[in-house]
Amino acid sequence: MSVTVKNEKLNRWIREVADLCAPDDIYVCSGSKDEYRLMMDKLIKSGIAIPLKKRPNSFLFRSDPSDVARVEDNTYISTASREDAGPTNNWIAPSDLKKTMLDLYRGCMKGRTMYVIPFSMGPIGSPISKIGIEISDSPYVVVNMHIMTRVSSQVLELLGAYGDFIPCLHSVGAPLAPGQKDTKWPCAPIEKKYISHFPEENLIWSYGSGYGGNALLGKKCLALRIASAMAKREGWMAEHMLILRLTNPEGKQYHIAAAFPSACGKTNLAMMQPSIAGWKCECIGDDIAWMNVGPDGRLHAINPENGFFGVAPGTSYSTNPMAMDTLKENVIFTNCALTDDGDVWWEGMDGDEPAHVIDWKGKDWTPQSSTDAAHANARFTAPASQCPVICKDWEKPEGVPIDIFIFGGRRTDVVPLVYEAFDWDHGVFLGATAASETTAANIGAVGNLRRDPFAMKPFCGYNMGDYFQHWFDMGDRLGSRAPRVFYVNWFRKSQDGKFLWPGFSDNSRVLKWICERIDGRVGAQKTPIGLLPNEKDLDLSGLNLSTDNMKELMSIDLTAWKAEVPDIEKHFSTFGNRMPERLKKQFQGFIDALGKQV
Ligand code: GTP
Ligand code: SPV
Ligand code: MN
Repeated sequence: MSVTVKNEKLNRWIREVADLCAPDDIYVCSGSKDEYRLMMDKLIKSGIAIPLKKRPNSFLFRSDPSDVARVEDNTYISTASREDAGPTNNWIAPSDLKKTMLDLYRGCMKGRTMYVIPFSMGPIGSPISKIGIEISDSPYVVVNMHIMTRVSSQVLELLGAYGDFIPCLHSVGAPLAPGQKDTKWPCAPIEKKYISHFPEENLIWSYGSGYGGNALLGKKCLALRIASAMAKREGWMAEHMLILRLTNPEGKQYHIAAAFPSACGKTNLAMMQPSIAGWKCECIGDDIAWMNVGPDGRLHAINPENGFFGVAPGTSYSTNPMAMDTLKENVIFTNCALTDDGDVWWEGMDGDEPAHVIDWKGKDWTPQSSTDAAHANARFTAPASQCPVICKDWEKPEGVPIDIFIFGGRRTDVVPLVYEAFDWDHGVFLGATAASETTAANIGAVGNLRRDPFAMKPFCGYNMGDYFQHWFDMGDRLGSRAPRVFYVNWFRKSQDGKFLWPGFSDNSRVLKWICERIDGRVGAQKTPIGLLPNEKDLDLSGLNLSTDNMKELMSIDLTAWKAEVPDIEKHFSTFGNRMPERLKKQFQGFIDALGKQV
């Protein structure tokens, strides 16, 4: 049963969109369990959702092979002036982009139902939360939104007659002619895909893709691109960060927020179970942090999401047992392989490879096949509340006080396992110069090194030069209460191409050193790039790591670091007069420090 809408702006918008997109039906979602089940039943009947015998209430979907990840090249920040979108974003003038997209939207929902999805990012009713309404013609989007956000008729009640919300319009861009049979994963060709943001009017228009961040508009579009622009205007922060609570053997708590680019280890670190005795880790969020200065003058973080949209390949009981236990029931899997006994499988799962599966394209697969059984960006959608180590405070409206920021990325070489920034400004320099090898989370080449400042290159909804300045401003406001800043790299490889660091639960050893730095329990060596652990200060007890490996992991090759300078120069030069003087000063300090070490 469709819910009645009393909000004036929403009713007007629903009518406008219906007139434009011409759906066969309109359905306003309540977010109830029944609604989810009915929707899933329909998807099963049409062969789109495959129920998994081995996991209660869990389903496998296979996307079109052309629609498997975010599409950064088709993603736009549409501000009146191109300058305000900045050099890291694609830009089209709002009037031009709207004209193009209105032409695409015209009649685009013919033969389909238009779903109106009221959702809250953050706990419903919390002062930090934001209300969005997604209109979508994809039932797959509806069931995923049920898990990833708080979809509820309560959101409509909260809106009342005159409340405001962020409109998020989505269509897969595949109208049906009368009698035309639908495909299992309708979408538009790449040249017709548009993921558009109008931050000056808090508006999102997405067309042509049904996948992940392109289509679940509460996530990257609202909670990062639109929210980052709001945060800049209003004096808070919306970041691509996991949030975790670490407790040391004496019971002291540390809250850590860490920014790594897509598919570079946030979900894994957020749920990590320490390999060192007496330390405990609890998950608060795995992808996005909204942070504001609290009454105590510290930075407090909430996770605006309600679920995890996590990378499946590589997830196993040996790498991320807490994720595996989160995935036992009530999960949507996308682009994983299907085993003969009715379970999902992906590369890197525990145990032997199955002798036969149906791969993510629906074809027979055996270990002899030359392709992967699961797509590299295959994902699970799972309720955060199911994570065995979800922190009891994860939905606290006031959030948790952040002690530590960590930046990082995927670097085969150059960057050591861990180092600390000299101070806040230097920390901003580390964030602003972060670089990482590209992954399958975006359509495009994998393994290319690129600057991905603060892991926000694809997600900053305004000029990134202004974003850098916002970080300085927040630091000034926080003063001595600002989090300390660190940089990590779990992905350094040896000459023969093997990871030098075991990673996963052993990353707790690095977090331990970081916490001990905060407490002033351990010293550090000053190097041109930052403060490195003294030998023996990293707890490597019980770890079978050769001293040669450790040396290589921590080594700083000055020639290689000097080779970074021209690339940073080029990166920074793109920001022109939006580049903060303080960041230029940091860069000069870095060059000088390298120069002194000949
Ligand atoms: P998004 O959801 O795209 O934002 O990704 P994410 O940052 O949450 O990355 P995730 O934790 O899903 O990890 C991505 C891939 O990196 C997975 O295949 C992991 O197995 C792998 N990975 C994560 N942590 C480590 C680590 O410490 N060492 C190594 N070698 N691989 C890791
Ligand atoms: C990412 O790419 O950083 C993700 C997945 O978290 S998506 O929702 O597709 O953006
Ligand atoms: Mn992400």
